[in-house]
Amino acid sequence: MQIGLIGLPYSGKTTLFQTMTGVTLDPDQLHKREARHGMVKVPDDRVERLAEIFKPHRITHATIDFVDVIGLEKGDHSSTQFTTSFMNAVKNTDALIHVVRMFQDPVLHPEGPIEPHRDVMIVETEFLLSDMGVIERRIDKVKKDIPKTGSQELKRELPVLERCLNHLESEQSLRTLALTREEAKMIRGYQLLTLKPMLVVLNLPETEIASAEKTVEDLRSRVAGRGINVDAVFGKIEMEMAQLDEEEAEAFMSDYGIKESALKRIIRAAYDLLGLQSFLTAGEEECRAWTIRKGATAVEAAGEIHTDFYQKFIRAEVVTFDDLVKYGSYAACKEHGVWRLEGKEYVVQDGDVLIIRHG
Ligand SMILES: Nc1nc2c(ncn2[C@@H]2O[C@H](COP(=O)(O)OP(=O)(O)O)[C@@H](O)[C@H]2O)c(=O)[nH]1
Ligand SMILES: [Mg+2]
Repeated sequence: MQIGLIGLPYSGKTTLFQTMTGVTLDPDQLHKREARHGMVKVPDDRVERLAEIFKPHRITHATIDFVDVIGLEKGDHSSTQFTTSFMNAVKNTDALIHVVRMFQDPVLHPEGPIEPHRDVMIVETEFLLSDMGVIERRIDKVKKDIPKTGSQELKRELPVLERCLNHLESEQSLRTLALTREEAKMIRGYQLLTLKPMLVVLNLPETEIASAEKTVEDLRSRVAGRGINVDAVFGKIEMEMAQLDEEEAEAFMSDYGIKESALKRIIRAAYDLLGLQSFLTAGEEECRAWTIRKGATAVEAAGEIHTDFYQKFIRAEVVTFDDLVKYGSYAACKEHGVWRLEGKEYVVQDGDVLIIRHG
């Protein structure tokens, strides 16, 4: 799974990227105008809780691949060079986080005063225009090819493309266009930017902790109907907190009156946005969280662990995380009748602890 950090220059993307990944870039690397990749641990206290029971050799969290994409600016959609480097960086992403700057110092905002709605709309507009270009070129091509080839497939595609274009021309992103599964498949290959799930993250200064909730609510109501989620983070505080151990970090948060690290919440929000969930495995060797889609089946979960498990799947032993913690062992779960054997088609739930029986 891959998530791209995008936004205008100097919005704090690279700073957030370093905080989230725990990677410290030296000044040389910081000045390079190219996309960077890093793995981010998906916070999940359940893994630590299981480790208290099983005392495993290894504890492993689920991870998401984050990409720090260089800033984009107004008018960029029309520059081929931008489009190529930007597209290369975002083409494999499954969702985007748009970092919007709300802090004043140390450098001027490229657009002048701080105005989050304007920034959201600059990026929305660049994406709309970029997608329009892609769809228009495709429509031209399909119209030329239909008489030449008589292809039924292209004939079916054309009205879908035209609907997309209409929607974009009414300044709506493709996220909000209702497409059937089959229609979505037709346009999947075209790297359309406004099709990607989007979370806007307001990067607030520590002076705005008290008003943060209201700021988020205001923006939420202004972008209502655009299919964009909004959240907030205090980039600088998070960066400082990342340098502290757990106890110090807690004292630091209570000084500022913050309940939890916003970064953790953002990572979880991104996870939800992607329609993902975690299942767990627990034993003396390893306690671990794994990522799967919501709605994935037991055999798909098995395949996540090992391709062999997918092919040679027999059954899944299932207990819920809560039951396992409550009763303290698989054996005790059995005694209390909360241990189940499930088949291939069982739909895995977030927090299921699985043991895969395989051939
Ligand atoms: N005050 C303040 N400055 C920040 C914050 N995040 C980043 N900066 C500073 O803003 C400038 C741009 O940050 P950077 O992360 O490189 O932004 P990018 O262009 O979006 O990657 C740098 O000088 C950072 O030190 C923040 O949360 N608060
Ligand atoms: Mg940067």
